[in-house]
Amino acid sequence: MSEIKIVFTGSMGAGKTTAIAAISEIPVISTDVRATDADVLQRKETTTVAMDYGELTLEDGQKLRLYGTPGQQRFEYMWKILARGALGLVILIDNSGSDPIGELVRYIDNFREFINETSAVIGISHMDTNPEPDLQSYYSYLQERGIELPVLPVDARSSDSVVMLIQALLAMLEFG
Ligand SMILES: Nc1nc2c(ncn2[C@@H]2O[C@H](COP(=O)(O)OP(=O)(O)OP(=O)(O)O)[C@@H](O)[C@H]2O)c(=O)[nH]1
Ligand SMILES: [Mg+2]
Repeated sequence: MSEIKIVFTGSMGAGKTTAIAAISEIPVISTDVRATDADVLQRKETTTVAMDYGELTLEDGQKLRLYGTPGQQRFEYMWKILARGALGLVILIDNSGSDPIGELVRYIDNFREFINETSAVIGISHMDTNPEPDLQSYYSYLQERGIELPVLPVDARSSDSVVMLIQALLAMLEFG
């Protein structure tokens, strides 16, 4: 297995585009446009309308193809298109949103089939500015529903942090 497709999905502004840019060794192909919706503009200036694409080669020579989905609900049709053929899913949740656990539920439900067939990790971003809900709240929620997925804090701006998330995902692919 020398090429692995990984998809970053998750809530708007969680840091999908930022995370891929942080670790990609090629200039990222991005489809961000200036945001027009008030709800996006409140948080940041641009939003992804189709996809992000980056690449990362690991020390052992494995090449990762990194795809990012749009976060906005109206571009949801892209999610399944991008997930096709992917081996793993990174779900990024913005902890500063109004209902981050609700967001996680939405993504797990949406990708349920995909998660059952492949693998997924959950990264919680913006924990530096919004420590609540804490990781335990996420664990408890998942445990109650019998969902066994790793949950890690992530700062999408930090390549080390994003790589750690990817390593957790790859470990699951190897041993899952
Ligand atoms: N403080 C803080 N800021 C973060 C963190 N992670 C990401 N950011 C910032 O949050 C913003 C995320 O923006 P994007 O990367 O465009 O988010 P996205 O998930 O691609 O959003 P959409 O494409 O609109 O769905 C950027 O301004 C990042 O610098 C974090 O852990 N802490
Ligand atoms: Mg984006």
